[in-house]
Amino acid sequence: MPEMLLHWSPRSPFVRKVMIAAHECGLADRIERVRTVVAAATPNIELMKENPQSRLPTLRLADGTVVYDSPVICEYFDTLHGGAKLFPESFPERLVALRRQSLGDGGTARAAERRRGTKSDVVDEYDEHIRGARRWPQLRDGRVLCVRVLGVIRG
Ligand SMILES: N[C@@H](CCC(=O)N[C@@H](CS)C(=O)NCC(=O)O)C(=O)O
Repeated sequence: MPEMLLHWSPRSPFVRKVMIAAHECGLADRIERVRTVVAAATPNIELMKENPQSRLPTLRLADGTVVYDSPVICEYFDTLHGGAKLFPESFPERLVALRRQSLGDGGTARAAERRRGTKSDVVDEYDEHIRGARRWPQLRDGRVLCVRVLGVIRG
């Protein structure tokens, strides 16, 4: 049994996010990736046995423990290495890292909606404000993360 098994898809930005974290933490070689198909309209019953949300990424550890939701997986990866932490233990550094992640995740979720063509009027309005607010310093970190994840998708 591999040390870790990741339900994976090349199309999932959240899978790409956790793979970036895995590389940053030096763990990529310890993860077996299994191509798993998910779609909001069609729950993956097999995957639901491990993750009732039928979502990617879902990580299974060698002892059968299942970890899901990309922030949880990234935090778990961060416990497995001795290098510089993605999520420092002390505040306010930890808060800043978690806030950056939240901003990046939010932007990634909106980008995914845009890709699926399920963008709502609310998202349209949001985009309009964001376009006018590109220079907001508090947006920079989240955008950097989002662009990085999406850049991998497009690359
Ligand atoms: N908050 C979750 C979002 C995961 C997510 O939305 N994954 C998409 C693929 S990118 C998915 O599994 N969609 C299938 C569905 O919503 O049923 C995370 O950060 O892992």
